[in-house]
Amino acid sequence: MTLEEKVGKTLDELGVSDAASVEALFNEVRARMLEELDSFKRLGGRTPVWKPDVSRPESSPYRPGTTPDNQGPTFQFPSTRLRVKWLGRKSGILSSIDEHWLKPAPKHLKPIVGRAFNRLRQEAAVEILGEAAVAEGQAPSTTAPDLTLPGYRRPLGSIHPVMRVQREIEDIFLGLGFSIETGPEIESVYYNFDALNIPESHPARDDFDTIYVDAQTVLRTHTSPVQMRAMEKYGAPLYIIAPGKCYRRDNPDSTHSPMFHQIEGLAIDTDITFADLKGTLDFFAKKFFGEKVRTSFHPSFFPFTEPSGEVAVSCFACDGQGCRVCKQSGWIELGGCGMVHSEVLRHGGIDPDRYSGWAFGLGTDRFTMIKYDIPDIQLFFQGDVRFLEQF
Ligand code: FA5
Repeated sequence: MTLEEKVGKTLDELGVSDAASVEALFNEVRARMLEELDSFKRLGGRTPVWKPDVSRPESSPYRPGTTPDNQGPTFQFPSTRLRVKWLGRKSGILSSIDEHWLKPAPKHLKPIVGRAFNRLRQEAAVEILGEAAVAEGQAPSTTAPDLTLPGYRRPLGSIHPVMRVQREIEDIFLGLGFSIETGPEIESVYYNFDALNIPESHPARDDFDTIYVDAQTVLRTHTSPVQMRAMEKYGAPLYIIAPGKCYRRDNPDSTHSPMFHQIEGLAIDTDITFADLKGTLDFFAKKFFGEKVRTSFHPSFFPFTEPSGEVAVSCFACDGQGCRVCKQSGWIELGGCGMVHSEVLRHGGIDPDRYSGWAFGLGTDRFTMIKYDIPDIQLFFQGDVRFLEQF
C-alpha cells in the first residue's frame, strides 16, 4: 500500500492499535517527507519554472498565471508542488492524517497520535515552508518593476594601460604630421612575408614561430605588412604609423605573450636618410620618456630594411647609471628600425630611384612595462580589475 493510500485509511483499517505501531507509522511518513525534500533540493528545486497561463493568447505580453493578484507573468516553483502535496488544506497528506488517523483515533491512542501528528506538522512547516521561502527568495519578482527606484550604478572601466601608451605614442606622431593606418590581423602570407622580402627559408616563417590559419594565411606576426598595404594604397610621399595586435607562437613569460602590440612607423619621401630616422626617433624618445634621455643605434638585421638597426634609449629612471628598470645596463631597447629595402619599395609600387624611406617597429606592451615599471607582461591580459583600475 502506498503512503497516499495509507493516509486515506483509519488506524483501525490499517491494523494500528498500540503506541509503537503509531510511532512506526509516523516515522514512515517523516522518512518519506525528508526523502522528497532531499530529491527536490538535489534536482534543482530552486529553479523557477515558467508557468504560462494558456487562457491568454500567445501574443499577449501578459499571460497571467497563478499569482493571487493575477498581474503579470508568473513562475511556478517545484516547491509549490511539494507544499501542496504535503501541506495542502484540502488534500494534503497532513490534512489526510488529521482527517483519517487523528480524528477517528480510539481514545487510548488519541494523545499519542496527537503528539506525533503535531511533531510532524511542525517539522513539515520548518522543512517544506523554509525551503520554499529560500527557493522563492531567489525568484525574479512577479510584479511589475518599480520605475521610481534609483538605477544600478555600473562601475565604469578605464583605458587599458597598453592602449593608453599606444594613444600617447600616436599623439606624438600625429603632432609630427603622420597619420594612423591599420591593417588586418588575419593577414596573407604575401603581405606578412613575401612582400617584405622575407624569404621562404627564413625561420620566422616556420610554423613553430607563426600561427597559420591556412597555407596562405597567417595571424600577422608584426605590423610591418601595413607598410606594404599603405604603399599600395597611397603611394609616395607617405608618413604613417600603424598600431595593432600581432601574434606569434611565443610561450607566455614575463616579457612574451602570444598576442602582443606593436607600432610601426614608416616615412617615404624624396631624400629621406638614416639621419631623419635617428632624428625622429630621438625626438619621439624625448617626448615619451623625458627630455633628458639619449638614443643609441646599433646595427642589426631585418630582411625588409637595409641598413637595419636596433634603437635603445638611455634609462630614464637612472639616467644611464644602471638600475632595476634597465637591468643595470643603463640602456633600454626600444625596437627595430632601418631604411626601407629597395625591393620592398618596388613591391609597394614605389620607385626606389626616386624615393627612399625609413621604418621602425616598437613593442607597445614592452613600452608600457617600462613606462609604468610593470614586471610581468601577463598582467596586461589577465583582466584583473585590481591591476587595471590603477591606471
Ligand atoms: C619586428 O617585428 C619588426 N617588424 C620591427 C621592424 C619594423 C624592424 C620596421 C625594422 C623596420 P621584432 O621581432 O624585433 O621586430 O619585434 C619588435 C618588438 O616587438 C620587440 O622589440 C618587442 O618589443 C615586441 N615583441 C616581439 N615579440 C613579442 C612577444 N611575444 N611579446 C611581446 N612583445 C613582443
